[in-house]
Amino acid sequence: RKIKLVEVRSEIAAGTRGASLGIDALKIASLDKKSNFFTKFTPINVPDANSFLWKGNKHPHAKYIDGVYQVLKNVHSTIETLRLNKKFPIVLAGDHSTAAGTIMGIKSANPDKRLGVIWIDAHADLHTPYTTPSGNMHGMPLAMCIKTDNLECQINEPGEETIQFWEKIKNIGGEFPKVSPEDIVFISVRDTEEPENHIISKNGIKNFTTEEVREKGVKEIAQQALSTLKDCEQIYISFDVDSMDSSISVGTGTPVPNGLTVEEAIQLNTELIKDKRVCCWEIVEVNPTLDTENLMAENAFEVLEATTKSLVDNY
Ligand code: DIR
Ligand code: MN
Ligand code: MN
Ligand code: MN
Repeated sequence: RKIKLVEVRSEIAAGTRGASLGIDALKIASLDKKSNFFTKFTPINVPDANSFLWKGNKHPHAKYIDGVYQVLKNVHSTIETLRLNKKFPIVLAGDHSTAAGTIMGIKSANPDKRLGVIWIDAHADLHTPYTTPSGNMHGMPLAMCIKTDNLECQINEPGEETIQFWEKIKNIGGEFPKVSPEDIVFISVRDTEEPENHIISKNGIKNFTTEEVREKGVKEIAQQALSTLKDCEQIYISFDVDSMDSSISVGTGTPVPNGLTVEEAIQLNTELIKDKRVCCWEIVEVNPTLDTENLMAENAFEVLEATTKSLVDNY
């Protein structure tokens, strides 16, 4: 598989500032580890919209959605082109909202191929402007790709302009929805709100908990995750570094206890990526401004390097 590195210094969809520096923190980590990883790729840079932070936010239930819309359009067209050229995108991003753009790009390059998503995260990222407790759009990327606004669980009254942007975002890349809920697998999701739980239980979305990963072993869980998606023809893996335990590092916006160890995250991703249907891998939410010794980036870099190596070795 011909790998293409994609960099998106996204920032505005997170509630805490600093995720746009995550990519450069990964590069510093690679230097400290004396790895030549980044010399092997010429990355594509996707334009961000971080200047929106200075304009002020007009959308309390979908913060900076006008900027997020721009970033996702950029991510979508980059990923679509790469997939049309049969490249394997490895996406390094800041805040996790970018994952929606990635999914939209994969889907519009191959609209007839059923797409499965493996979402490794402490969070389900299934909120909509109608249900979000924070307004932070990094909690919404999966909801942008499936067919529900989850109005049964509505707690917010988003303004008309917000709703217009939300509809526009969901339709990036054409045909909506991009993914059906049964084709989503969660791993280590452990910090959700009630509206998200509603979508998960209503659609029977599988979540392999950290405890299950530990009990059954990483290899077994990887196999089960892949066989849950047995009818999918292509698979996208999204790795939010907060899937790893909060004790590993505070260097991410929303750390959560009870997560994966670095070793488990490495084994999991290297195992999953061996499946030939996997067509894209993404790593997000490293925030070095919250860290003291760049520890999260160092751990995340280990996952990135091992996963990429497994991809190269197993093709
Ligand atoms: C929470 C946190 N569910 C929210 N979400 C995060 O604000 O929507 N997603 N941190 O990555
Ligand atoms: Mn996330
Ligand atoms: Mn998360
Ligand atoms: Mn959440």
